[in-house]
Amino acid sequence: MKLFEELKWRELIYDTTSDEIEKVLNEDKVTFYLGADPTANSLHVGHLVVYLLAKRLEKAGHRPIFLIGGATGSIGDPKPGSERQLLDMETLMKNANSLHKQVKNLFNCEMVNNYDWTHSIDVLTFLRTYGKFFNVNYMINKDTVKSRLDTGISYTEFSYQILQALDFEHLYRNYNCTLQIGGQDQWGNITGGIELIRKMNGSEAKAYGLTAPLITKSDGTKFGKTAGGSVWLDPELTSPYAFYQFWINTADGDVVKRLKQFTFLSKEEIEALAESVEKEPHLRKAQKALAEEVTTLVHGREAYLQAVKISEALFSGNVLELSGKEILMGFEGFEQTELEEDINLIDLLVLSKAAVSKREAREFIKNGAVLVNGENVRDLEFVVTKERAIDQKYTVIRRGKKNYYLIAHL
Ligand code: 383
Repeated sequence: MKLFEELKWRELIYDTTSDEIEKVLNEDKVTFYLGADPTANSLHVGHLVVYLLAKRLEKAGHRPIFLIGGATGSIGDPKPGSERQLLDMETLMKNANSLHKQVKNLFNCEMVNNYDWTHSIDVLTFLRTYGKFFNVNYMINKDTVKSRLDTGISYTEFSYQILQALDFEHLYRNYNCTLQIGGQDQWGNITGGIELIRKMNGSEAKAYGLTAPLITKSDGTKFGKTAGGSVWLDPELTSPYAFYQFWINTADGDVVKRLKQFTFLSKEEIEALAESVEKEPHLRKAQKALAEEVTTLVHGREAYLQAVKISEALFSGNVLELSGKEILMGFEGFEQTELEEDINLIDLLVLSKAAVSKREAREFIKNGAVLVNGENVRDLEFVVTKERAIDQKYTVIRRGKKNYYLIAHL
């Protein structure tokens, strides 16, 4: 399958600025770029599909440039609804550093920062040299601006598209970069750049844009969010275990599309997994493959294996196999019951809300429904001690098949 056809099959193309792009991507080697603003200190899974698209182009022999928006980030791409809070320069620099590291981890590419060519443009040059190329009628018709005309948009955010257009023109001239990719929300900014390239370099100048679709879920809820918030790529913000769980929990109706868009598995491999979703959905082979591929890609093999280990231990109840750190990862977002002293199991079941009353707690224990650190306890006198805790820190209570309670010994 040729590259363009593959991208279409993977549902990675939302729009292109010209049909020529198919030939260019299949037959030439181009330099392309993708930009991100350092408005947060980590990328999240919502960003990932475009980065993986960049990786696919790179694997096919095209040359990627990754642009960090030190300048654009200090303005903020207008978003629907309301004006953004300006970030201070120190935060922007810190975020830019984290972003840099994350992207370097994902793929090998040249990095540029638009602060380098933007910060020294003085206001008269901006207005006289660049401003003249932009038509306000055209600018206010871009979706991002149009959606804000009622609620209001500052001149600062209105100017954002000019800065992004300058970037494309700068990279076109200095790096022979002829393609910009981004999510579908970037359409207006990308086409603005192409217009500017043509105005400054002649109408024959060849420059293209390609956008990837927004990832949607079949149940209509937003992709990339869980009860715990956004799913970040930074392991300090979302542990590899929680990351793995996010992908494992993909609905049957979404999983094949995710495999196409988020993994490098071949068409044949994905088709076999699609068949498995049809014929033996209970095995969840497609979800397991998806979680394995994406977790390994973002966090590495070891973190993936650890996530599987935590999942299996929590599923079987054998929590003694886990270290304190792994327990914490497995229970991220869970309420913890803190204990200053050793305590009778009956009291602990009530305290941790595993049982509503002491009477119920006794019933649970007598019926063999309670595991303490993986061990079935039927002794009504059993005392939970710090000494027997995992790493002398955590006791894990399981009631029934699925209900877990985390106890932290202080
Ligand atoms: C800035 C200067 C450029 C080129 C791009 C930019 C950033 C761009 C933007 N991108 C988003 C971001 O930074 O705001 N104006 O969070 C997101 N991207 C990518 C993709 C996406 C977009 O980083 O659709 C999702 O991830 O394009 O929202 O010269």
